[in-house]
Amino acid sequence: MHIEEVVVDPLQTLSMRSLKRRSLLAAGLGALAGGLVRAQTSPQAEEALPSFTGPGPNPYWTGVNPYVVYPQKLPLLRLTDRGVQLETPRAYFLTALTPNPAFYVRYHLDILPNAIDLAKWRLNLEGNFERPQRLSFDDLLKLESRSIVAVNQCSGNSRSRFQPRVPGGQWGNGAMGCAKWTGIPLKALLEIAKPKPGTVQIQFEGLDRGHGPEGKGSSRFMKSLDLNDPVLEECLLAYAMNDEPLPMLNGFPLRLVVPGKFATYWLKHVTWMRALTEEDKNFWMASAYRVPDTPNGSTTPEDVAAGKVKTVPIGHFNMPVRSFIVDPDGSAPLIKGMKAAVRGVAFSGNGRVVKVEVSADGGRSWGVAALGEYLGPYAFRTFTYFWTPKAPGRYTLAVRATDEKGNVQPDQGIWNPGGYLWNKIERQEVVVIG
Ligand SMILES: Nc1nc2c(c(=O)[nH]1)N[C@H]1C(S)=C(S)[C@@H](COP(=O)(O)O)O[C@H]1N2
Ligand SMILES: [Mo]
Repeated sequence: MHIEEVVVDPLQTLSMRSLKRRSLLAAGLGALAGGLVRAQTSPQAEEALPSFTGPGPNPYWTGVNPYVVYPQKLPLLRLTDRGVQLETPRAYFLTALTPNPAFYVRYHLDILPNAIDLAKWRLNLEGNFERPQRLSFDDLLKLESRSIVAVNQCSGNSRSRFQPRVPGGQWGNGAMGCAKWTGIPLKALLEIAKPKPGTVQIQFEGLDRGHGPEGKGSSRFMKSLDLNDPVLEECLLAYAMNDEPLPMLNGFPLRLVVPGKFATYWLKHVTWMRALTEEDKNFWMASAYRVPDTPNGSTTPEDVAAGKVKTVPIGHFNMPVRSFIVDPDGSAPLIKGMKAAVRGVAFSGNGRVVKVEVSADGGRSWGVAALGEYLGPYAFRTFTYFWTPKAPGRYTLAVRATDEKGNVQPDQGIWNPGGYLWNKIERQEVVVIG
């Protein structure tokens, strides 16, 4: 398989955007202004324009980027090509399971495996094990498998919302996806290889490489989990995603699934598992993916500058509860007196979503949405809320979810230098005509 990209006529994408805008103007503003169609203005003309991907009242849902096509993928929004970072377009989040070809992609390093010979490939369990292993793909298929539906979300999902802005991939909300993962429980592999006493962590490494010097983060991407972390009970080494082999760019032939935790731990192309007798000090554990050791991982630029901030690996957190309005997306007006379905997904790394509420007045009053099928505590939960606008105008929809631990989304953004853990209440402006 070759990793090459095809740019999907960005001009067409642009003209589609301006078309949408024009029809919104003609239908929406015309009606709002009592039939007076004011060309060449935008609905925001009377206000300061929101910054392009910034934290305005209605930021773009995804980042603003071209659509590109990679192998096994539908057109996705490309943030960067080396390493590859591709964001899933908004419309794919109307369902609880994200289709494999639409699933987002994120790599740190730029040399990716683009063909793996399964006859030669082995999963190596090495280091402080009683019985080190070299398992073939066939060996893995013979072991008892398990499935779990779980959300894979990049720690930096929605990073473009941070103010002040922070470096890193400027994701909108599309650095996430939910799939049914099938594979071997991590615990079953550990029972086969048996970590010796003194083992403190299990380290995972894949086949991707960088051009940096050996020993640096720019050469290898490795992540480790504590041997006594309860999440190990639920981890899988998955070889299937939505009942198909993993797409190459999502970790073929084997990836770690860490339910409830951010995707940085979900190692792709896993080929080495090491029993470590000392805490992993590699760049990706000791320097990167660390968050302030505060209850919600938030701090201030001043405290960072003053060197006051103690950090912990982001694995100390489970993914905070989130919910997203996927439709309506503001591209077309709603109609007075006509029932509109507000739809989207919610999830939490801390236990099942028990409530999703929708507001049509920017968060002053809330109504309870109907929840879709329950696919497990770590899965997307779809929701639908019917709203019949009574008068023309501009409205701000908002959505907030509550999980079974009682966690509710805050209406205030957090800040940390990595741009992690965003879960502020999402809003969507809509125009009602009629
Ligand atoms: N081998 C490998 N695994 C990896 C990474 C990587 O760079 N290399 N990135 C991690 C991060 S930070 C994310 S967000 C997820 C993205 O998973 P996806 O590309 O399947 O969507 O992969 C994780 N696993
Ligand atoms: Mo990530």
